[in-house]
Amino acid sequence: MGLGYVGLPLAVAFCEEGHEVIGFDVDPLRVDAAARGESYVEDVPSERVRAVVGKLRATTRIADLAGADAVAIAVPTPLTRNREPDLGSLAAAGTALAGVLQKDQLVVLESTTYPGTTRERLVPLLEESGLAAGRDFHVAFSPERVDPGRTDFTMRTTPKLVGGYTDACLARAVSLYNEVCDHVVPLSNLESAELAKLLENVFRSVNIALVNELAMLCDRMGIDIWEVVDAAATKPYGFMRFDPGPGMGGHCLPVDPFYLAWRAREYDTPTEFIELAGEVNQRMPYFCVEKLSRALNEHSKAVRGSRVAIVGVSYKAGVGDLRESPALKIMQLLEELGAELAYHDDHVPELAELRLRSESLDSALDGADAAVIVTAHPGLDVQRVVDGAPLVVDFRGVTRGIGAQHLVRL
Ligand code: SAJ
Repeated sequence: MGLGYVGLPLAVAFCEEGHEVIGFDVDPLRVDAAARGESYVEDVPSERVRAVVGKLRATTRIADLAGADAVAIAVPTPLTRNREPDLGSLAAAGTALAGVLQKDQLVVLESTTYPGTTRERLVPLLEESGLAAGRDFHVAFSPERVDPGRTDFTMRTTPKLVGGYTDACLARAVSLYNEVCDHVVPLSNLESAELAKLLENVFRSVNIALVNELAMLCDRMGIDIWEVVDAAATKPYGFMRFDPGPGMGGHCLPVDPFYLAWRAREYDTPTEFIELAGEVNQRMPYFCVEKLSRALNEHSKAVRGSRVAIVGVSYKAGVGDLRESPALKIMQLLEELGAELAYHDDHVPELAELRLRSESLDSALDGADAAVIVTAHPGLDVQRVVDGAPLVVDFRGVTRGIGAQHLVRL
């Protein structure tokens, strides 16, 4: 259920292992595309979808799920505008599935969420079917670990965590994932699996916030944060490198920690690390705009009326995903300050909201008062950027080793 960036690769993986897969999605466009063997997920090449067309039955008919031995739910779990968990899609999926749920089916939740969701929210919805979890059907939680753009680890080679509603539920789910994952890690209960996934992303969010806060301090102290991080990273143990940057984007890191913070309030446990990390990372686009304004000012230019070329707008290098991308916030703030914007990003042909289309690097730099490296995709001609504008501001540290008067780094 849910043929998105998690569901589609999962469906294709099971097909590639020879299984018949029913791929349900509420979006008929996605279903048609998948049925035609076309991929709309960057990390899943269309060849792989085309190769399993006979095995993958894409459908918008919920009733088709009645024929499945196992159902994996991979629907979005975003935040509301007030940064609280939004389980709307999950509730809709649970209710719809309850209407067709069969005895002996296994239901696995893959969507990232707070500990207790599967037991307290999904199971009651499924039991609307009149069947009892753990007795008539099995339930488990197994968090997706899709890392967009990553190629060194795949679904098969990334250990798969699984927690079961009962031991029998766990055993069923373990044998399911053994089909597509080399290393399945059984846990003692649903909640441990739910929280483990959140810990993975909170860990990144907190450590990214730490180096971002240091970057803001270094800016005041006149110390090169990149030299500092490079130096610390020479330590062969006890230190894990994270890079400062213009902020934290994507569908997970800006979202998942708030699922945990929200849940922790029910246990009177303030999760200050999480909240603080969220605040620091959210402040970075504002800090970056302030840094650019100061640099322009050094060139006796105001932001208003300056032509600013943005190099890279997706949330991280190597992907075309714009979700929560810090570049969008930076561009919005610059537009509010009266800057004239242009951008170059081969992964993102258009920014409809900003009424902009990606230009060639040369064209974007042409006549620019400043070039700003926000996301440095692999293969970016950094020297070309440095030579192409009277002021260059690098928020990703990719110009390290290039000495130039008109170059400013985070
Ligand atoms: N970022 C930094 N500095 C860093 C690392 C990342 O500023 O040192 C920024 C990136 O530019 C980006 C954001 O943080 O804007 C997130 O990028 P990411 O690569 O850290 O994470 P995601 O959101 O693309 O994927 C994460 C991954 N989680 C972990 O590695 C623990 C991925 O494996 C998860 O599957 C994914 O979240 C998810 O679906 O939860």
